Amino acid sequence: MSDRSETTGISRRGLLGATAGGAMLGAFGAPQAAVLLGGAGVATVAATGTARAQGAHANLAPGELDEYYGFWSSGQTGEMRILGIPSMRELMRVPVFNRCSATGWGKTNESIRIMTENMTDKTKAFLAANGKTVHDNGDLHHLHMSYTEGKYDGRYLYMNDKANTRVARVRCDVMKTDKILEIPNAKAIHGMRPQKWPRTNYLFCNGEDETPLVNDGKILDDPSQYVNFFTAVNADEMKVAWQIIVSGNLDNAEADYEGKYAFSTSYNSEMGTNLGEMMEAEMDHVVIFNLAEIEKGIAAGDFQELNGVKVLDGRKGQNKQYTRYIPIANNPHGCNMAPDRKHLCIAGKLSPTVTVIDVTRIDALFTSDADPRSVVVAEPELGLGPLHTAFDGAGNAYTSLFLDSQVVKWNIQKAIDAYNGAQVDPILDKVDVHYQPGHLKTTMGETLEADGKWLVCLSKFSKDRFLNVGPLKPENDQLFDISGDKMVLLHDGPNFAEPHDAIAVHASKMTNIRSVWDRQDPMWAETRRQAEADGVNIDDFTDAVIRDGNKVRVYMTSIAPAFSLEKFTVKEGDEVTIICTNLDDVDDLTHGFTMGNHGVAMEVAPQATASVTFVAASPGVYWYYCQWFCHALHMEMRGRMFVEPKAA
Ligand code: CUK
Ligand code: CUA
Ligand code: CA
Repeated sequence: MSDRSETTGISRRGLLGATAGGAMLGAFGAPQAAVLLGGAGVATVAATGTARAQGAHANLAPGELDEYYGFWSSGQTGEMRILGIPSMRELMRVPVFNRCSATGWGKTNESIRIMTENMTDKTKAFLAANGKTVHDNGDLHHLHMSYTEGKYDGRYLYMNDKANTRVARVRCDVMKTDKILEIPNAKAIHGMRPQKWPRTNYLFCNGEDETPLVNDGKILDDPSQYVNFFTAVNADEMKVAWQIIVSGNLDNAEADYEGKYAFSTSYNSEMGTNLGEMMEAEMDHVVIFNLAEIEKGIAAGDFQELNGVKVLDGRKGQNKQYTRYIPIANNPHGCNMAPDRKHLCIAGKLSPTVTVIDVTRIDALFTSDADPRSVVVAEPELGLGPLHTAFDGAGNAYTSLFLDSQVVKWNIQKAIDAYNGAQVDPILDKVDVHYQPGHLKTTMGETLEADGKWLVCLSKFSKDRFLNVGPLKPENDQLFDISGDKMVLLHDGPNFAEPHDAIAVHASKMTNIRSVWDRQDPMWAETRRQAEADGVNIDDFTDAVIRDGNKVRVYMTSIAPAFSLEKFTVKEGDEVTIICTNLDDVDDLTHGFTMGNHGVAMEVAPQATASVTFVAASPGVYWYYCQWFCHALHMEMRGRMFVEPKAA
């Protein structure tokens, strides 16, 4: 494979040199950065001062805070992760589509409500037939923040679940999932993007898997009846706004900075169902969705209703006011809008090219019979297996090359000049990555505030980069300093299955984050309503055991290191609900509630009111305990549930 001593060696040698000979220059200052980069070329030194001033080698000192929040998807783990950039320290895991042993996500009543309230009846019935209420898994590929006028606004994070055709929203104030929506009709939501301009009114969701339009078990091998759905979700309400059927399948999605168009790549314009068929055509396409025209179509009633959703027809050759299909070479993948507001980059995957579309030329496509390819302004050949592109806000693009195991830095204007016949090479730098990169992310690079400081490359293979942990290896998220002319690798970060995507948000955007819950938070509203109905004041140490047929609701509070209720009694087979309010209002003083041998555990963070329901097991004494180490007497924070025999 590649010679990686080249990329890793430079900074390590440089650092050692700086430590030995450059101590007088100051421990973390820009002058040291000059020494650090010595091996990479003196020309880059001046430009790197800012980034390096954050700390040599991207290692923050203990107690130092990162400059960026990195929000990571986790693929088949189904959760969201928060990492600090540049330290690459993992700060938090937020369960979304998965179930979580620590927090009780997927088990608490609050989380089950969120997971099921926008689930189709078909799925509810399917889960019930399998003895379940919620899905156990998700495949979370793409994750993006809400925008206001092309900039992150710190309100929400949105993400997709390819496995079970869902999208979710995480609140940035408490970093908890508050909405999960199953998308009807479509199958396998893959690409997903929030609208960037004027704000995130829509969430654009690509259905990757084709199915018959009416998928009722009567059609299998008739491709003419197969369709794909592009879905616009109302991002405030998290409800489907409309869907439009398209020709070909949909892979990655993007939105422009004008609020006019959305884009989706398709690797299967052939509508093939096997590998050979899906690679048959020389050209696939990117679909352009005309948002204003689609909204007009909805208003004019130009839709059919399918499973409660307004569905328009945007297939090739139909209703050309809604969609345009731009031919793109061979199974394209990534779809990335540059912060110059003008250039959309489509990665070729099977083609070694990235196709650059000038979005200001798209209006003309919809108002004339112009050649769809007239919007293409460059198509640089960059290397093998281009998957995704990121931007530095200074006119440069960074594309991952899966097959070459490289990242290539190139200049968009030079690529345009070359396309127009100039003798210029748009490629500015290439660096080896380890190995087989997918997404790559620059700090603030998906916004109008792209700052060109750091790049994280999410490599799919780690192979020999870490101690061997068995046949299943971690992925490798690599951190590059991109503040100079050359990309410099600073850190390898192992990560568990399987980050596909990430964003890097400057900490100054995260102004809403709380440390303690608001008692009246909507998350607990339903539970508090029940308490009120039961006549229990859960803010006032009122313990209660309310019997309601064979349902028993047990109210208690917690203050370190004790539950207010030291024991309670139920009967075998009772449906027991524990409602626990954490009255501590101290930063980081989370309690938990675990009922022994009942498969039940939940997080009860400061000022939260969490609840969980289970059926009491066979008669006997069961201890419950707090599973978050909260106090010197944390072990003693426990109590007993007494289960009496049924007949008693
Ligand atoms: S992606 Cu989902 S297959 Cu390249 Cu965004 Cu990883
Ligand atoms: Cu409360 Cu441990
Ligand atoms: Ca194809």
